[in-house]
Amino acid sequence: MRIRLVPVLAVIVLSLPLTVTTASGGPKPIPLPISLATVIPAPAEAETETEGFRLGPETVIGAAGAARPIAEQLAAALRPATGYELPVRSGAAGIDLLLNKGADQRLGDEGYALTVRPGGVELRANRPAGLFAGVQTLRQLLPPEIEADSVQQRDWVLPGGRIVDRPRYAYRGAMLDLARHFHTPAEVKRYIDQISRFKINHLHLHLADDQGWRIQIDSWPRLATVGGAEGTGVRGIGGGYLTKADYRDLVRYAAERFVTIVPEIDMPGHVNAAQVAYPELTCDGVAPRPRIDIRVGYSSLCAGKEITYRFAEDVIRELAEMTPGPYLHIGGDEAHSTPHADYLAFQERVLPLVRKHGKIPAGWQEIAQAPAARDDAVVQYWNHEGATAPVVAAAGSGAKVLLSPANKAYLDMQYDLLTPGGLHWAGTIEVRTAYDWDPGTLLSGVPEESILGVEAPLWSETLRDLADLEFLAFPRLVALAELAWSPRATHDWDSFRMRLGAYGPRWTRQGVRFYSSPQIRWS
Ligand code: NGO
Repeated sequence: MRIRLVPVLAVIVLSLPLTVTTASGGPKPIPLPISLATVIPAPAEAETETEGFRLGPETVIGAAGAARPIAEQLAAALRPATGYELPVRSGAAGIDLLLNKGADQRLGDEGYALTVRPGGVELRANRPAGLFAGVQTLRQLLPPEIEADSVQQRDWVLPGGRIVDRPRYAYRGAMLDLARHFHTPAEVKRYIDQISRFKINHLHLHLADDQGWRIQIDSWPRLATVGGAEGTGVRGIGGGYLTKADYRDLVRYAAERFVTIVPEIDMPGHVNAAQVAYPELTCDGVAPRPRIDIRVGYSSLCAGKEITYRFAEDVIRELAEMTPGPYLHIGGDEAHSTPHADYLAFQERVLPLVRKHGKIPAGWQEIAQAPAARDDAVVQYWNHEGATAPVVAAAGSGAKVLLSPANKAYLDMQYDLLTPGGLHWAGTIEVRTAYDWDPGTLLSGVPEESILGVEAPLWSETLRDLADLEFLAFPRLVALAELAWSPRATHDWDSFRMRLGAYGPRWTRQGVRFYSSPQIRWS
């Protein structure tokens, strides 16, 4: 059997039986059979075939050169549950990971082609990032028990067929706020593990805000030691900061999973913690009191003082030095206590400093008011009232727009008013609300070519530990990952909710505390 799945993927998935009626009369979900059509984010093209590939104790993974570390990651992921040795060797094997070195134009830098036949599995990509994406797909094709950390007695069959896949947008992001409550490097790593499974390739770290400063800066040491001391954070709970070694280790860990770290220091507002550490950063030189509430818009750097720019450049320089990725985010949101002329003057000096230190400046949408937020700058749309004139103008003169509409993409909005954690100033966001929109047409006046991608921010005012983060991120982050990765033609709520429902048992196995939304039929 050969079925063309795109764009009719939804039709096929929908035609599967969904429920049976139990003796008590209640509906009982039937697990969705795993196929190449059940992958999330939905692949660009998928064809299913009836006969698949059976993994066995004798299976070997073949990979050479730059494909090898990814093959090792695959083997490491499959060994615990299968109990198989799965050696990685160069030369043809049962599962082959091959680098085309750019030969297949359709795949770009992050796409892949996966073919599963009874005789073997072939995964091809132009670049290692594509192989990594293909490996994430391949892992979803095995039963959920593959997530177990001990040997499971069962058959391990990859369903047959072929996928040719590539992302819609280059930037598929998540953001974590380490300032309102500090999250440890171990928690950030676990988040990277999770997001990279859905082909998210950027993690934006919000490293400083009114309540805390979370990154070591050698030229201004008190930022971290005072701004990250015990008791810094909302309600005075927690505290901590990343040393440079921690940060570099996170960058390396993320890179192994093809995730680029985007560091953010928010300026000229949201700076109370910096001013507590260095009172000379205020206009009157008087130290403000530490803040542990969640109000915004009261603090500002002093645009008229030279020390402001020395501070900004030192921080930008040190961050740029430890960040191999192309972007450096300077915040710029909600500077309600910075006079407008000062805001513009500040940005005209600070945006060029980011370029001077070799990075592309990114900022929240307010930076679009500054003429320097042009060319390659990234303007992050977070409002929910449509594109403002400055955002349209910035896009018109070359800036790229990153989409984080608060009423769809903010993972810190509650699912509904009864679910724990989160805020609701931009409304409540159930899974369908997070999924049912099109990044290509969200902002009138901003053409699709100006859209860099989609990012899902998770602000931490109400979030203390990993369970809190996971509950708000999952499953909505997957909806946003699909919008950012999958072609518009695959967009289908009914297909998505069934594929998502089938993913639930994997999270259960991994101990991820996800929200079991009533909109989803969980397997
Ligand atoms: C706003 C604000 C943040 C809050 C967040 C809470 C932006 C860009 N600035 O988003 O300081 O933490 O809402 O949802």
